[in-house]
Amino acid sequence: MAAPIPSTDVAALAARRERLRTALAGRTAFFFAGRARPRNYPANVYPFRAGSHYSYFAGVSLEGAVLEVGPQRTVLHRVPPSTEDALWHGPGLEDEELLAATGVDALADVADVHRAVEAAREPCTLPAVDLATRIEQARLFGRDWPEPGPVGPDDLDEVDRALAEAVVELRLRHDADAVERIRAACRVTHAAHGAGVAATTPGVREASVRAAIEGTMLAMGAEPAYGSIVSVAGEVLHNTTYHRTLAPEDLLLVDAGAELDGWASDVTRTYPVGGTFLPEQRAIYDIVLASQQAAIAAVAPGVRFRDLHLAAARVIAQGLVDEKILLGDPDALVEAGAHALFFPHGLGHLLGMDVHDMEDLGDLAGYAPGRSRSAQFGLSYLRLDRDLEPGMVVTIEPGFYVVPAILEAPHLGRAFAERKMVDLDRLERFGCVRGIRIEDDVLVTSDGAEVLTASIPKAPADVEAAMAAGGFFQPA
Ligand SMILES: [Mn+2]
Repeated sequence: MAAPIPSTDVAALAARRERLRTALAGRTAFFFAGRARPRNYPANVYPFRAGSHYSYFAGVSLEGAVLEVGPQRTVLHRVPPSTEDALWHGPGLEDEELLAATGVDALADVADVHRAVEAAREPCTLPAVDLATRIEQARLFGRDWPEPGPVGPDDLDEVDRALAEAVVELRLRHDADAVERIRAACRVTHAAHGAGVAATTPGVREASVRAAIEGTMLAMGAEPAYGSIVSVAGEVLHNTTYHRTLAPEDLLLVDAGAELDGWASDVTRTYPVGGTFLPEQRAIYDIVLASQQAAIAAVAPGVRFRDLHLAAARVIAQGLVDEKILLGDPDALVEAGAHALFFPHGLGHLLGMDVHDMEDLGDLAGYAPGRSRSAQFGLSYLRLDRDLEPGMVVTIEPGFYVVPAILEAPHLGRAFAERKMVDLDRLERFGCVRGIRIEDDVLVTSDGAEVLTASIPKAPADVEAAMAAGGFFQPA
């Protein structure tokens, strides 16, 4: 286990635990940091990353640790330091340092955590992401044997569900410490995109641009918050191949965000490899940008995110009607879901410690009580349907994609073509456009919104200027 780095202000950690304690009303919560997963054999592991719920309250990344938040006290059950561990991984924090960094009342040996669980009235926990830790939890808490795959709120025991709801209530609205850390992650992402632009030139591979982006994150003590998308095949929504060579007429879609000290950022830009947008690329880019700007301008407390999504979709639909790709009335097109042929995903999601914050709990965080996902193609992929509140950070990321599988599908592209809502032949004119997405991270404030990633160029003139300058390095 690597030397843990304290990441969060101790007063902020204590305040989070105090608020949780109040919500728990006498129950005791146990948060599991989890363990590194083996790549191939047990000693060769993927980099360890502590579970977000644990980190939110513990602040210190410690493999195998369990944080107990009870009515009277907080105890960090951790693997005690050993000579062997020091030999292979270096010395960890001394007990006094660990106590100071976390502000917990006591440290204990995690080998005895079962005693604390047994002693607690109504012990509760949240399922870890890795199955090995979930098995450990099931044994400790007498829960059902875990199934592989995602866990939703309906899979939770009643007391665990109450804990999940309490944690969501806290993590939905970020405290000042969290906002500062997300801002810091966004600053790294600014530099990383700048380095990506500097590396973007015809003849290089996507992999080289990715290396420049992720190398910058690593150099700044951060790492990618998710698998970076750096692709001229922007229509493959979660493309994680990097073998293609950049051509002057390509658009390079870069969806890359840094994670710093456990907090994420998530930014997409679409860059013209040749330095300037071709006219048809520019026409579609302007539509996506108008959609994004309209949605950002409407972000405010009390606004329902689903309405923002539909408003953004309407701008896309209007733009595509103007370009004679979609046919008819934009409102009717959005109601029928025709825009989703080209903008098939949701407008955005919660952002925090996780790039899709708290998605380990299914839709418990993303969907307000009483709301659930639509069955309509497109809207069904919307990850967030809450009324916005100050302190929430959301992404705003509309896009346009030409996905042959969608356009040729009998129940989608063909069906809308038959209903005369889309002119698929017209698309040939836009053959230089495969995928465009523009994404920013937006903090909901008491009276509106603040775009945390506004310094990363996105206006066409600014993007082209950045390409001509060979990057952008100083935050504006
Ligand atoms: Mn995103």
